[in-house]
Amino acid sequence: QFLQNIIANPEFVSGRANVDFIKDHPELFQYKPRQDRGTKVLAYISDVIVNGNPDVKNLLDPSRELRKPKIPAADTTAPYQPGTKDRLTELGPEGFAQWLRADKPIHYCDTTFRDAHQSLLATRMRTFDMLKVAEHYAKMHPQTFSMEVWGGATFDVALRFLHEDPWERLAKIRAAVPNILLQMLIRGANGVGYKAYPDNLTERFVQQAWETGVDVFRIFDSLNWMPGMESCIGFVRNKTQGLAEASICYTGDLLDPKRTKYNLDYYLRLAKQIEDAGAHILCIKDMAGLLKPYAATELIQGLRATISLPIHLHTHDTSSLQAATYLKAIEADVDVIDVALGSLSGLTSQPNFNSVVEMLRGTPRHREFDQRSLNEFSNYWETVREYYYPFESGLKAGTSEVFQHEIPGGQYSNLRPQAAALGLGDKFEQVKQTFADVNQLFGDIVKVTPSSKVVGDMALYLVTNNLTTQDVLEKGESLSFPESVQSLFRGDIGQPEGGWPAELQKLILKDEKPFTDRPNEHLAPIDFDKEWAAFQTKFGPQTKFTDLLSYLLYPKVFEQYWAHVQQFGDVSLIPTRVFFYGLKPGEETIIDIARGKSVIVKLRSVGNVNDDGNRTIFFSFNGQTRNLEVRDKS
Ligand code: 3PY
Ligand code: ZN
Repeated sequence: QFLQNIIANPEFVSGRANVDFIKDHPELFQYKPRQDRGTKVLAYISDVIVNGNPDVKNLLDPSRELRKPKIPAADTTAPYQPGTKDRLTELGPEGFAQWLRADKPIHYCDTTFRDAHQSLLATRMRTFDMLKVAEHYAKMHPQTFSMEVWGGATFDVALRFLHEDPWERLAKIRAAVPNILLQMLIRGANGVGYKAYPDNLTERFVQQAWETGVDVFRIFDSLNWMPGMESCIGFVRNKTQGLAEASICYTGDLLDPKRTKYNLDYYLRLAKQIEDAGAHILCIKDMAGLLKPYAATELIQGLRATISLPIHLHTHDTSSLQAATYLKAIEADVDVIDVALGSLSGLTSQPNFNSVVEMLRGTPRHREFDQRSLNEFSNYWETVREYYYPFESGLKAGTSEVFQHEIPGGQYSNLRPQAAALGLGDKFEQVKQTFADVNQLFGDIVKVTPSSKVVGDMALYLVTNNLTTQDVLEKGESLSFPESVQSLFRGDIGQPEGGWPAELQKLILKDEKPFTDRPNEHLAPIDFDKEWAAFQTKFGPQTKFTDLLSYLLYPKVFEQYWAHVQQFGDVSLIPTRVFFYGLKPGEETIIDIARGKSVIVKLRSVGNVNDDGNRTIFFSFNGQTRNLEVRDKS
């Protein structure tokens, strides 16, 4: 560490250090003695035992029985069968898209590792639980079109709450799944964040994501604004050999003659622009689950007559109707549909993979899957899901309310805890209604991250302050709106169809002038050489380029993540039950702390608080007694 401090010192790096350098810099000696991996793991577990994991500690239910999951059967010594990844390598993106369009049996994208848990469990699924079955899945079901495993909210949540490196997650899944396409969700010019980023940052991000393992980039803009997607489509085409899958985000109701803003013509126009921009696949991104069955028929038939790209349909089963939508879409010749393994499907997640396969059995568009094995994977996830019980949204059945409030599936499971944190737990009905009212106030916009978050922020602001949307129009001049609302109306994340309601925009922005061009044009490009040098000086030479990318996207979140790594090491290796709930006296766990190196940790006892406010935790570590002192923060 002493040497690392020297190497990271700017004076030393610049070559200006003289003989007094060490004497002049007493801070070089400031470092904690290096702790080995085992001690760091024990430090983490001790902290959870004494102080709880802050993410769940107020939501614990000690009566919960957490069972041990059963790993689905698979011959892991057998080689991988070739799959879509091999086909992409063989044909290249254009040839692959043609093959996909011509292939008749329906294709499935499995969202279990991304949208399913984003939508049901507040994005908290850990790499640990995915890796236990990733290779098994790839060997048992190589005919899967793709696995959505990355992007959306998972990047932020992995760093912020799970203290894991999202890049490591991707690399490890890639290693376990070399044969099936891996897919990510990217918010166009907003990357995996909530604001516009410099174009060259998004470009490097896309390139790095491809090099680390992403094959299919599902690109969308949260207002369906073409300029927000075009550059990203170009980055995928120019910097990768992957597939650019650009999206039309579906909102409103195509079949409602009173809602004319988002009609068939609107979607067809957008799809044509997407094709012209060079996308390889068109996605219909139905983020809230609003695409009703007969609307799907009209939309897909219309698209078929307008564009020649393969079509990939994404939906959320919030209303519980969406299997019917898939049936109609399949009849209208859709190419790929998004599904989640049984026990992580339904409600705000995707329709049930296992059941949709059965729906088509015996028909020309059936694709064969081993149903017994799919059910074993579902059983695995059913047991694992229990570990994440604090993050369940509480929604127990499908609800047609979604056709009124239009809250995206991925946002629903977050909005409730957000409301609860503001003391609005018992006003969730009002929050949902206000979400719908705010949408109308804003001019009926497309609502998906980040625009949906702004609608949510505004709804929470109004309910907290006992205001209605009418009050906003009447007293708006004297209100100070949430920062995200000001930013939206300033044009920071793009332009909505038909522009912003002018009167409201004036009330929100006061005298500030909005922009109407790409917000990214106003951002200076990143000087990567300079940023890399500064980053290494700040965080040390052991950092990787992917760490810099994480830092540039989420500076504060990365700093906290890094401090956690310094203190506790790589906590992604700790089993989920222990990660969230620690150990009880007498309980033991096995942790693979490095390749080929496992340790057995058993909690013996927890000492009383001493005069310094610390407790001693007594472990057995690989059979040896180890004691650790931990501050009791209660
Ligand atoms: C995200 O952007 O995270 C989404 O899942 C949008 O649907
Ligand atoms: Zn989704």
